[in-house]
Amino acid sequence: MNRTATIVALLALSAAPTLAHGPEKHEPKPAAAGGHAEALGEPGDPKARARTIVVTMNDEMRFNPNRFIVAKGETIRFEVRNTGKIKHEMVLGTIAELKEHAALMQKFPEMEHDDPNAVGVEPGKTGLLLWRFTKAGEFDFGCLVPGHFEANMKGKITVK
Ligand SMILES: [Cu+2]
Repeated sequence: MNRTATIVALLALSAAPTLAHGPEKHEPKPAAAGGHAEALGEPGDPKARARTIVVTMNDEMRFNPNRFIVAKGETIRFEVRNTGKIKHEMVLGTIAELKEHAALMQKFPEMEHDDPNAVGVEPGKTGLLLWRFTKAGEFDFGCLVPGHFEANMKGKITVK
């Protein structure tokens, strides 16, 4: 290997981890490998039959509606509209997961969510979240933009 080739190889080695892991990127914990929100189901299959539920998010830190009842096994296509002037997001999870995540968001406000159980929506836009609820029980959702969950921007999903 000539000298230039060696330098190129070293640069490639040192650049690779930086590209793969930006400090602001959300990294799933090893224990949660396979994604968050396994407790309440799985990403919906775009080809499956789905029921659409329209949800609005606003700057009063509220989801409307903030309670849903779904059937076990049902796929829901959440059409999430942001009627506010700031960004909001809808994240599905258990209350413990959401609380933990909200605390993390206070430390890393730039963290972006591209998990299948979450959708971030810019002001005036509509986002889609396709989710299949596979387990019966009471679950939660919330907005994890720093301060919003703490301001009670959350809701409940009953699966039966
Ligand atoms: Cu919000």
